[in-house]
Amino acid sequence: MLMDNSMPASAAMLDKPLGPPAAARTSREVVVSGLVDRRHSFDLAALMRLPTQLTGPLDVVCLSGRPVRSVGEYKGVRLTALLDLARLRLPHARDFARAYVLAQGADGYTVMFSWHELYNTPVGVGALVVYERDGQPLADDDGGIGLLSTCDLRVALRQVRALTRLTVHLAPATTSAGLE
Ligand SMILES: Nc1nc2c(c(=O)[nH]1)N[C@H]1C(S)=C(S)[C@@H](COP(=O)(O)O)O[C@H]1N2
Ligand SMILES: [Mo]
Repeated sequence: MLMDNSMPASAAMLDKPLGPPAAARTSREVVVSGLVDRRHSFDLAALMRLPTQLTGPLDVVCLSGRPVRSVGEYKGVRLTALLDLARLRLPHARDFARAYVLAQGADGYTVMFSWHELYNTPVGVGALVVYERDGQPLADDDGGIGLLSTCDLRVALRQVRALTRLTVHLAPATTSAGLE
């Protein structure tokens, strides 16, 4: 496989649970905040009202190559559908180029998506907030609500179990005069 010989040392660490066991945590709603017009909260019912996306068969594999699980399909909604409803509020139109979203689980596990990745690459089409796996609601000990990035080469890493927060940020622009 592509990355087997070039695996960063940190990849092995990702196979060990960090902090409190994630399985003990669950999410019942996802709050979208940061650079948005209005802080928005999506519970299961609100997610179910958005257009449904199905993943199709998926092998969830960690960066080390460790298989986590093979799934027939997940059901959920596009991450961008939530962002569109909350409406990004950026100082200038060109600031989209340095905007990014942090997605956080109940245990603090955090992953990042750039605005460009979400709105200008296939990754955005495959970035889903999920609530059902193989026809069953995600159980409490499976996180309740989760996040998946189905276009990633190794899907397990940006799978956030018990997704609770999406926050929109702006990376600083560096100029010759320093940070803007
Ligand atoms: N909330 C949360 N999600 C997480 C992690 C975590 O520690 N906390 N670990 C990631 C890693 S490195 C892997 S391999 C998978 C493991 O999937 P599982 O917890 O569903 O078995 O979850 C990912 N998502
Ligand atoms: Mo992992």
